[in-house]
Amino acid sequence: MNLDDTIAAIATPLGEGGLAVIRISGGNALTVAEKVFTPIGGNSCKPSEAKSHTIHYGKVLRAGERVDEVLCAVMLAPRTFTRENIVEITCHGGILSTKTVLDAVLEAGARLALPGEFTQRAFLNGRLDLTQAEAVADLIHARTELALSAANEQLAGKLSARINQLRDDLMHTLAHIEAHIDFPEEDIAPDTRANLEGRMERGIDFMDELLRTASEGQILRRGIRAAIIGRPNAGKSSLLNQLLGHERAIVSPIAGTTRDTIEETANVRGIPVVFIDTAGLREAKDEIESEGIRRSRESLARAEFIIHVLDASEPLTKEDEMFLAEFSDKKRILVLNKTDLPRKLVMPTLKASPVNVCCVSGNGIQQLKDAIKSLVWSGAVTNEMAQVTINSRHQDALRRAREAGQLALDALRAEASLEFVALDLRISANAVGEVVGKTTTEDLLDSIFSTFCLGK
Ligand SMILES: Nc1nc2c(ncn2[C@@H]2O[C@H](COP(=O)(O)OP(=O)(O)O)[C@@H](O)[C@H]2O)c(=O)[nH]1
Ligand SMILES: [Mg+2]
Repeated sequence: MNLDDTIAAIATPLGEGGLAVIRISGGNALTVAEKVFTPIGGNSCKPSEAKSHTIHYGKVLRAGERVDEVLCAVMLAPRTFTRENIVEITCHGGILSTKTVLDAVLEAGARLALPGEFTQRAFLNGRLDLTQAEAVADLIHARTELALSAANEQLAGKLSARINQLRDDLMHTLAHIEAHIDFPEEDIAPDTRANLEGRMERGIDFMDELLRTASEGQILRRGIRAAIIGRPNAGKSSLLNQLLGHERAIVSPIAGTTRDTIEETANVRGIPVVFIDTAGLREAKDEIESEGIRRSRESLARAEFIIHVLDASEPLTKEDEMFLAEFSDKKRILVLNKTDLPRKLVMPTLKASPVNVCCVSGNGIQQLKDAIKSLVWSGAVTNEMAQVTINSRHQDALRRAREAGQLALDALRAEASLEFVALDLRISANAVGEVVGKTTTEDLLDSIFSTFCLGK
């Protein structure tokens, strides 16, 4: 990774907007900005003469021609996001005008930044550790307030602090054990041995505690997929609309109205749930319907749980029974809809009790949301740990750390050679260090940062 050049990118979403920001970072950020920016008025000055963290009004010129009227923010290293000099030019947010300002900046000597390169520089320059850099992406992609607050906690360093503490403890134990390897004539005293074992046990317990947050962490970051199934006219589309809080799917008494699968994310008690309204799974009458059914089957296979909607105002049909049997092994919630009408449905006895709703009035929808939360959100994660939920990369590193940590502990208990204990303990500590980026490879960094958006 080259840190010597100066990079630039549009930091705001592409498309028409009121304003757009072009961000420039690097040793030559001021020189580059100076070539394109001309201050206007007595309160503005050239970037090279500006005080740090000040904003200047002026115009951007390209080949002597005025491109846009802008504000130019100058921030000097090291008190910046990348710890390099940063200039941010705020221009009008037209697609062409923004692109033209960026082109002017690139012609003035900056290089177009790669996705995530600003954050990568922040990491490489020690402004953020790896979990914090990842939190920047989580923050941008957060779809519920719970996901946002978890991302903010991680950005503030809450996970880093726990990981660093864990790694320090392992390193401390390692140093202790290595001291004994260097002086083999001194046996480890029994109470010291017990103390070392206790420390390693606590380390492993804490790894387990972190590992238990992985599924919650994944749900917060990626959402969880739920397919809404049931026979035609049961009220699947009505239920989707109720859960989303707006009319997304077409509701109609004509069976087979929903022909395509619809996917929408709703916020269920802070959990981003992607609901899929399936287009019926029954025999198709025509080609469009059969394509709809094929797509339904496909999204059904990818769903992590299902919501089976039954019409409580009709007796149970063969089709209902088929669905009940087909998905008996899948995580599911049964919903009895149309409870405003006289009840005709007799339910077979099943393990889980169904949730009664009425999709016309919205009755029961809050209870359904509670049922969804308790189905997907295990009670195993304490409120405190919910603030440090790990992602799949952390999970992978911690699993390896745990495995090696256990080997080290077993070896110590078996009074095996301390060199073996030290070897595994070092592997464990290094794997923990990977989480915060203390031990990394260029490939790992590329794979993390390439998933970022441009300009971040
Ligand atoms: N009375 C009553 N009618 C409902 C209820 N939910 C849905 N419906 C009606 O049932 C019909 C089918 O609903 P829809 O959501 O399109 O069913 P889908 O085919 O499963 O997607 C529509 O006419 C809805 O207005 C409800 O709770 N009570
Ligand atoms: Mg429908």
